[in-house]
Amino acid sequence: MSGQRDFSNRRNFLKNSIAITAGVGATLTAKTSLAQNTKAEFLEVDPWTKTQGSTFINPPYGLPSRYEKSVVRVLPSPAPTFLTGSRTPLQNLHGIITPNGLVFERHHAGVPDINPDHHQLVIHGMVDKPLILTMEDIVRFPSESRIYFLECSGNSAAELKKASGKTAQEIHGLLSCCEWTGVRLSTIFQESGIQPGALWALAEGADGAAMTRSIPMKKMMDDALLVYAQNGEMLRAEQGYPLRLFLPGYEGNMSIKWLRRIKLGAEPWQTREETSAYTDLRADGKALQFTFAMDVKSVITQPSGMMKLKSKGFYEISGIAWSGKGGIKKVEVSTNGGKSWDVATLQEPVLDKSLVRFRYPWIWDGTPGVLMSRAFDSNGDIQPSMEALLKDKSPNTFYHNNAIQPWRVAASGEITNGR
Ligand SMILES: Nc1nc2c(c(=O)[nH]1)N[C@H]1C(S)=C(S)[C@@H](COP(=O)(O)O)O[C@H]1N2
Ligand SMILES: [Mo]
Repeated sequence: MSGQRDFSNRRNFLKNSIAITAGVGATLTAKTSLAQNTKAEFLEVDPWTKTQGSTFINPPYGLPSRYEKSVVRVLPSPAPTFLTGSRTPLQNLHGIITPNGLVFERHHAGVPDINPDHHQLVIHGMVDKPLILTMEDIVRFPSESRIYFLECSGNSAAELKKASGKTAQEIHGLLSCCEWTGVRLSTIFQESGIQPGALWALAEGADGAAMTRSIPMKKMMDDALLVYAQNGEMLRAEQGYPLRLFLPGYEGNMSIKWLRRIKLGAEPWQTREETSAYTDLRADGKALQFTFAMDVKSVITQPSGMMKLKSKGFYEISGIAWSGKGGIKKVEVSTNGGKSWDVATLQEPVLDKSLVRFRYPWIWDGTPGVLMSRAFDSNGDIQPSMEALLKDKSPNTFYHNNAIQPWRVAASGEITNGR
């Protein structure tokens, strides 16, 4: 596969690829592409230009264009024996923000219907002054908005054994990135006080699963947020309405939704979600507990599985990178299955513990190849190959798959999971 990178002549973009305006994987339905813009009918007035359009606030809460109906959350296919959650259509998204209606959902006992007027948060245990806070109390505290990714520690887990999914959504879609708004836990603890020796906090959800996890107080005092809004509006019910804990960079299950209780104590509580689940099985038979931060990872989303390159020529390879241990320093792209790597451009803003968009210009010469990306973070970590990742793990390992995703490009232009 050619790695030709001479883009000095901008006309190359169109000259080499007639179908460029249709985009990867789209069908060319327009009368003509820009590159063929020589015929007079291109300037014919379309019917929608000759009539009045639909009126304002129709509907009052806006929806995507009706031509975007296929861009939805899906359950993994084939349907799993246990429910893992709906997945974000990563291959259809642009930039770094996940729109609220497409944020993946993971819940262990369904989505509760909580009236915010009846919701309370209890802060107790090793505090000077226990608190019962209503939603009205919580929104009165000083607040902040931050862009962070959220990834389920079981994301991409099925791939650890074999190629499981076909699309970026099916394989890696337990991942989202929103602007989250709320109150720092450190602000709340100023109100309650913290007793000496309180090194851990227990967070509990109000759903049927009463999801419960122990969290180091160091994290709670560092950047943990009590979140009530996402992407500018109040939380969606499935994201924890009216209140969730948010632990930037940590595995998704610790960001307890429908948060009802925080208890401070001296030691972790050894709950079900940190003993029987969410531990990492190693090759030596032992299980690692409390592996909180998500590892450095990236995936190419355009082009990706189930898309088709229509013809030879220019394509912008684009994808997302993230690390729960800090910032993305660099992303490299390979178009030849890892034989050689080249540095991709990181799109601003490049924020810590957020998705980062990377882009890489590529001219496909029509031969088969394998597209890969690998990310480097501020912690000094490099995204591993699947082989390297599995080296120290038990064959039954399940969580924290951050291995490189290969996408196989066939001579026909068809792109498939190269695991
Ligand atoms: N109360 C409660 N909190 C929860 C869960 C749950 O089932 N109940 N699921 C957890 C898991 S496993 C993940 S990955 C994230 C998913 O958050 P999201 O549904 O907003 O994407 O929420 C976490 N918080
Ligand atoms: Mo999760």
